[in-house]
Amino acid sequence: MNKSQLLSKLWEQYAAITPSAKKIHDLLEQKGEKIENDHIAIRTFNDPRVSIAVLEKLFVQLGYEEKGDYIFESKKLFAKHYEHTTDKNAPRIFISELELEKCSSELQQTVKQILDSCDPAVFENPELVISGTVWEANSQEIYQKLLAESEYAAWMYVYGFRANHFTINTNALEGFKTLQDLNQFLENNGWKLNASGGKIKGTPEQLLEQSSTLADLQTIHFKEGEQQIPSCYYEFALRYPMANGALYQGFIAASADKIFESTDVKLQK
Ligand code: OOG
Ligand code: NI
Repeated sequence: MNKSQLLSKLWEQYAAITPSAKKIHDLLEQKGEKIENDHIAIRTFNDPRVSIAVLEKLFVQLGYEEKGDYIFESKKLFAKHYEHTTDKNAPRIFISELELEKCSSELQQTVKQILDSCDPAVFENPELVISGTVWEANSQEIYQKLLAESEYAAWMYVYGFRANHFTINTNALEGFKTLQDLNQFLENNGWKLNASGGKIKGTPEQLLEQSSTLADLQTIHFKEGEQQIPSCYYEFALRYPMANGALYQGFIAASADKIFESTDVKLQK
C-alpha cells in the first residue's frame, strides 16, 4: 500500500461514518475550493501491542518522520505528530495513546481483556491503523463502564483504528481569509461547532488557530440494544508564519486538549 492509497482508505473509512465531513467537503468544492488536508488524527491505547510505536510503523515506512510530542495530563493521553520528509503537501499525522498505567485498575483490566480477546495476528497486520475494531465491540456494558472513566477509551472501544478526524488546511482556501469566516459559513449552513474552550482554539501569537464540528452520531448495535454514539468530526486549522517566515508546523497542547472533546457526548445538545 502506498501513501496515497493509505490516505484514500483513511478518508473513505472516515467519510462512511462522518456524513458531515463529506457534506462540508462537497459544499466547499461546490464553492470552487480545492481542499487540502492539514492533518489526520488516530487514537490508540499505549498497550505495547497497539501503541503509537506500533501504529507509526506504516507511516514511517511511507516516508513520515516524528516531529513533536505532547502530553495531556488530565485526559491521561500522550501524542506524537509526524511530517512527511519529502512531500510537503502530505497531511501531518497526529497519533495519540491512552496511558493505561495512569488509569484505574478496572479500566486497565477491561482494555487488557479487549486486546486479549483478539487474534494476535491482527496486531502484526501492517494495516492495523485502518482495521477499525479488531475486537468484538458489541457490549453496551463495557462501553458505559469505559465511558464513566474515559470518553477516549469508550470511543476507542466502539470505533477502533481509523482516522478520528481529517483537518482542512484553511490557509489553502481561497474564499476564507480568517477561521472566523469559515466558522460563520459552517454555522450558517447548519453545522454545530465544538465550543469547549471557545469556538476558536489558539491565537495568532501561538501560530495556530483551530476549530471543529461536533462529531456525527452513529447508531451502534450492541447486544443489549441500540445507542447513538458520537463518531468522528471535521477540523479546520489556520497556521501563521514564524519569525523566519515559514508556517508553524506543530500542534498546541492546550488547544488539542479541547479538540479531543469534539467526540464527547456531553457536548451534544
Ligand atoms: C485528537 C485531538 C487533537 C489537534 O489538532 O489538536 C488534535 C483527537 O481527537 O484524537 O487533533
Ligand atoms: Ni486535529
